[in-house]
Amino acid sequence: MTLAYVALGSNLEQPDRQVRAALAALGRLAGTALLRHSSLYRTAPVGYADQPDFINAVALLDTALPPDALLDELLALEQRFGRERSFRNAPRVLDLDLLYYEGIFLEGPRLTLPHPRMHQRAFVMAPLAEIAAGTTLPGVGDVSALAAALGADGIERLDAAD
Ligand code: PH2
Ligand code: MG
Ligand code: MG
Repeated sequence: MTLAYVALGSNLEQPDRQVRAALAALGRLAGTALLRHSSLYRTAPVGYADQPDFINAVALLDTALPPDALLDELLALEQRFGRERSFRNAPRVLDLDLLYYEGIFLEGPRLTLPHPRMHQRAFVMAPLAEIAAGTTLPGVGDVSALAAALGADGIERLDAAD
């Protein structure tokens, strides 16, 4: 079994419900346990700005699936939740990004690990720092320090009841 971090994002069709349902679905993947997840965060859109706020979260999995099989499962879940791909950074019902897979460094057409932009994105690093404070991820860096350097502009942590 191997540790893997996955980022979740949604900004369509009751995004908070989509993200909660997706967290539960991650824990039901074959050979996979959901060890921890962050709170939900309401975040301002980055990149293409003319779209609704996102709900973002990060999950820590313990999985027997190799990285390419885990990616297949994540993409299949996006499909199952009704994801449509129209243009880059378009609004979406569910986005599941494989951020980090313990011990694996690769650069491929389909998958790069660690995720090459994760350390630049507060909507990823803030929730990641909540569940991985004090962790240094090889190839990424000190999670808490990276998150602190990005700040929390446009990032709001929601209560468990929200
Ligand atoms: N995802 C993107 C682009 N921009 N902005 C926020 N706040 N949250 C996201 O998940 C997000 C984004 C591409 O996947
Ligand atoms: Mg994404
Ligand atoms: Mg994605």
